[in-house]
Amino acid sequence: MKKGIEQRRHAEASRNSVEVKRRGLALGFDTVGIATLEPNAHAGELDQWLRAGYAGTMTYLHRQAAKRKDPARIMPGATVAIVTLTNYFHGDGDPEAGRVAQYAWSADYHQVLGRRLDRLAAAVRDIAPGANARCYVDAGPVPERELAQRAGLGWIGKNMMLIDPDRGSFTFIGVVLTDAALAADLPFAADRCGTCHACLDACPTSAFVEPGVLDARRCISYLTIEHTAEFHDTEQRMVGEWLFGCDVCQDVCPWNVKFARPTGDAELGVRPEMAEPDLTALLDGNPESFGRRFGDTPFERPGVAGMRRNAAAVLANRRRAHP
Ligand code: B12
Ligand code: SF4
Ligand code: SF4
Repeated sequence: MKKGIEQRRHAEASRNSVEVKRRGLALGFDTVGIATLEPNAHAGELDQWLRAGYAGTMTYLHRQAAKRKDPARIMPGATVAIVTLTNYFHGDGDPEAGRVAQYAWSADYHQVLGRRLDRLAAAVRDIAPGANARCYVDAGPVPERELAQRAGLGWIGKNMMLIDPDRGSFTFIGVVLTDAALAADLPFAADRCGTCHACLDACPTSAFVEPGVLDARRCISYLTIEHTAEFHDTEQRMVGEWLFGCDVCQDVCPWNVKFARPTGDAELGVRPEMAEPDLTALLDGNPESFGRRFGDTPFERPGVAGMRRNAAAVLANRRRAHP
């Protein structure tokens, strides 16, 4: 009798999972998997990373650590995470423009994916009436790469990126936590980096302390996006040609070289003022014109002062290279 009930529950959870994935793909996600929420097996690595000071001024990572280590605590009652990947790869940019990481070439992904995840959460409530569902993209204490690996979507490379074997790593991760009855996928068991260490060798600032351990304070992405103070001389030199973010440890990865294909996502179309920004215009630091041009883009995070600092750094580095 008990066994019969168990079997029926299991069959219902499997059916629900198939339907959630089908609806997720129909909404425009490139791949969808389902992860369990047991405590993080790599909690020790996170503690060590924080203790070493590698988070720099990202103090929110310290505050969120307890929940990142035990994702079941993030949303009371949640039993699984629906994890989505969305390809944002665009191809090569103009080397003459200030370099901007590809994830920022289109409208702010927090908004685009936030809306899409809301629709996926509504689909979950439709498939499992009475279920609760909450969406997260790059916000909140969600260990997104860890959950994506658990959902079977890829492995965490030596460059710390979640690498999908069919698409590479130029993907956004979006998560819906829910208490709906869903069957979880098996974790992605393999580590397909093998003996490669191209990302570690290519990082222009030697930010990797060891494979899979990044000192964010040395990472150009951190310096140009998260760091709020003016650059001191060494930091200014470290950013090189990068105006916003950095893609070097992804560009050299053989999994991207072989498998990354330009996205056809209509909501992630390239905006020229982002992909090839005018450095001297950014120097003027006018909040109104900045707000008009970049108010709904990822440049809003460092804001007008941060982007002026970044543009000044790139121009100073160019003058050094070509006096
Ligand atoms: C803080 C942060 C940063 C910081 C620190 C980056 C870092 N490597 O930790 C800075 C500003 C530098 C940064 C940069 C970038 N970021 Co960022 N960032 C985050 C954020 C908000 C938190 C990450 C975090 O907690 N870091 C602390 C480290 C210690 O934790 P972790 O990365 O989760 O690592 C865990 C696992 O690696 C696990 N682990 C360790 N060893 C092993 C081994 C195995 C087998 C397994 C399973 C797990 C495992 O343990 C660690 C601790 O739990 C996430 C969003 C989120 N909520 O998770 C986005 C996120 C990781 N960033 C993202 C992106 C796109 C970037 C950039 C590419 C942007 C750019 N082009 O400039 C760069 C890439 C730099 C790099 N090589 O990591 C994406 C990554 C997508 C993907 N496919 O992997 C995320 C998921 C945002 C999103 N929703 O899409 N980022
Ligand atoms: S994003 Fe750039 S600076 Fe940061 S670790 Fe990767 S290659 Fe190094
Ligand atoms: S460049 Fe090589 S080592 Fe680095 S993440 Fe890619 S496959 Fe792994």
